[in-house]
Amino acid sequence: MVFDVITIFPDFFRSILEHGLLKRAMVAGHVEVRLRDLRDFTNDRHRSVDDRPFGGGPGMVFKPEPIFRAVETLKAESRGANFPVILLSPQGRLLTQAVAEELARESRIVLISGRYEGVDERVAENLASDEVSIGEYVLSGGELAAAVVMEVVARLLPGVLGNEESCEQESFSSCGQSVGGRKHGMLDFPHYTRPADFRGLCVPEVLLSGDHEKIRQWRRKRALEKTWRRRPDLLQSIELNDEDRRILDQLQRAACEAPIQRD
Ligand code: 9D3
Repeated sequence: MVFDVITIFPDFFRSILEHGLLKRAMVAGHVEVRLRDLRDFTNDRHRSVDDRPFGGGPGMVFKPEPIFRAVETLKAESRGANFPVILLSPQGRLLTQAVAEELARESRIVLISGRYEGVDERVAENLASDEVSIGEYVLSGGELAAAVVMEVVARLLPGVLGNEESCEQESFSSCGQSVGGRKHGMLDFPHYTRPADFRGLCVPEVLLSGDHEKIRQWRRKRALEKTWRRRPDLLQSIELNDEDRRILDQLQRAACEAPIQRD
């Protein structure tokens, strides 16, 4: 997978690419990231990438010419190969695990990070093939968003997490991200490590028992319980067995007796 990132802050990405998953994926040859400084595609003395908005208003807008020139340069390099050109923007479709899985099937992705008040609309309309937002909150620019897209896509690539098998085939495997990136489609169960007693806060007894069937049941129950309290919407898309339904019935009944319980 090749990511071409078009940005006015190529340095922003360097620390991200020198650590963790993306670094490992790059060293192992699964991922290549090419940082493209948008200012290299300007042709005025001041290397300007932005200008005042037509129609007035505060702030500045990214000019279309450097971005078009940058993408056209990449297209010329790849001699006819087709690849998605993604504009990171608050108006884009929301990034979900499903979108990440779709992008992971590509072999090359161009990511355009904007700044200021926005990007000239002709980029979204006539150059980008897709517009993606990473969530409903305001960032100062698309750099963090581009880094998020690279991370979520890279970790799905075969081999990157040490899993040679494809995540799609193995819905029960360690990379089985069946629904929204959550194993089994619900929130995770709680995790503990040593010490068993930390300042009097004790790890649940069952986890120390060595009884693997009991532990499995306890984890399923805690995952269901947390999902029911925090994300009841997720329960709609989960396949529940008889045991699950019994647990949820119990929770429902307890809630009627003590209606306010937060977790
Ligand atoms: C507060 C400014 N907004 C009204 C004028 C518009 C606006 C423009 C540009 C808001 C944010 C940005 C910069 N954000 C991104 O480029 C961005 C983003 C985001 O803000 N949230 C979630 N995903 C993304 S992807 C790119």
